[in-house]
Amino acid sequence: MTQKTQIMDAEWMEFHPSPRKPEFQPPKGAVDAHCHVFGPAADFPYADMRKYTPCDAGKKQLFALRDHLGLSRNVIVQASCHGYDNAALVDALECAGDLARGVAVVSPDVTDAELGALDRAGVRAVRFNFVKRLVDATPQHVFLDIAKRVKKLGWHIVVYFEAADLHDLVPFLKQLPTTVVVDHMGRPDVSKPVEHADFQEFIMLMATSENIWAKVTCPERLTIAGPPYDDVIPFARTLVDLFPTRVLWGTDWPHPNMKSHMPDDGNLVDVIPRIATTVEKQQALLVDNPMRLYWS
Ligand code: 0GY
Repeated sequence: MTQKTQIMDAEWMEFHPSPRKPEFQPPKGAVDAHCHVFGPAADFPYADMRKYTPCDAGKKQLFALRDHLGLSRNVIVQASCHGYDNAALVDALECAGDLARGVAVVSPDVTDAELGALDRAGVRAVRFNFVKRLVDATPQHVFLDIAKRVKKLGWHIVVYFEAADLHDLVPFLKQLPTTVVVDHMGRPDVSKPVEHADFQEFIMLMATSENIWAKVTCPERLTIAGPPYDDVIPFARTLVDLFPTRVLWGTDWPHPNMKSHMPDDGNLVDVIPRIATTVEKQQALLVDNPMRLYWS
């Protein structure tokens, strides 16, 4: 093990070992539309290009959490620590059958045969990661090229960026030819109010681009105040209220790179009725929207 790996291991917290049962009961067929599988490294080694080394968090633990929380399906997102090697993701998808779909990360020279195999395994999107602490930069023209290729498969694009990069990325995001899902609401700085120009720019982007969706995820990652995440609720609730048919929810299990606290996933489920405040909004957020995007 390299020195870098040991340092990164020491910085990473284990996911919660025994989350409580949530009080909120998700509607039948609810989807966790943002979660990961990590390794186990003995079967699926982490990529040399990774910027952090996670704790192993495999498919069996993910599916047990799904059942424990009262959820029915998963959308598993390839994380940067597995680089372009989607083997752990594909293995989890094959094990889950129709109960999971995937978001892959692919290299610029991915072949059509490889894309076809991912499609058959249940992948329905690629992720473009702009977060500088997680990945080395990929030129935008490379991403646009990949976008054109995956559009032919009927896939969409998931983008991950930090709030400070939104303004510069808007022209790129508007060029993408598919549905575009923005991870974690574009990671707003929740020390500024919803009305601040920064979050309003994100709202304006969604208002003017009907193909852009948002994941109202990661209160644990965005919060400054900590649980029960009162400071993040208004951001998520605003998006659910304004764009009820273009929002997704997920746990983000196993919560990579969390340094301040490790959330109890039961608490994350109990955030749902505070951001989707009617039965109709909950049904759209948890069932209808993800099913339309990933299962139709
Ligand atoms: C997340 C969290 C992060 C990491 C990744 O691809 C990744 O490694 O997504 C993060 O550190 O913000 O689930 O989006």
